Amino acid sequence: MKDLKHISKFLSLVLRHKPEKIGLTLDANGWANVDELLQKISRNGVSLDFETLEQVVISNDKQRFAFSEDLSRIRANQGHTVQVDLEYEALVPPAFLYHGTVPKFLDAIQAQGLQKMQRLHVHLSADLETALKVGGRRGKPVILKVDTERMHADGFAFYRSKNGVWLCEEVPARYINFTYETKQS
Ligand code: HQG
Repeated sequence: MKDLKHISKFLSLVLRHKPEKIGLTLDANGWANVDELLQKISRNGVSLDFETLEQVVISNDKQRFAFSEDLSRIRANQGHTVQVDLEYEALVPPAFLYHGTVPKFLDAIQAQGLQKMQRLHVHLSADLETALKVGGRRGKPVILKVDTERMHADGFAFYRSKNGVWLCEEVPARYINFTYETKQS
């Protein structure tokens, strides 16, 4: 497994979604034991050493993974579908945050607001460029602007992952500006 991006994708799979794929167990806070991870990945066909794993963690474009201080454990910073507690602290969000999505979801979002779907949280971005990239994974992106200041004032909790992604439980439709993109263009 030489290609760092390929390793990163595989790590996302086992540290966020399917640890059982290689017989790995995450603890309640999403941590995997590093030696066990390396052994179990290697047992599944390809050898991965600690130095390469460290390179993946350090060079990852979105800083998706983190080691514990003593480097004995590793976890994904956000994006899980397995139930883990990432120990996020509630924070005051910026006045607005953005969500990148695609046109085919708009009717449902208008009806139900933004829901976390398979993940543990709704993911919001502090800058437009990131939101465009997130939406762009699925097609022509549409940007929704969320009135996070008003949501926070109304009692909704916000968290920020170690790699800067803003998270919340849901965004009711009344806080979403659906015409934001057209106003921009
Ligand atoms: C949509 C990647 C119908 C939502 C990215 C999104 C991000 C609804 C999709 C991170 C809905 C869920 C997360 C509703 C929301 N009805 N559709 N009520 N509410 N949706 O992948 O935000 O590279 O779970 O708009 O960059 O796209 O993996 O969430 O399109 O940071 O690190 O349902 O994943 O990061 O999709 O992406 P996702 P997301 P990584």
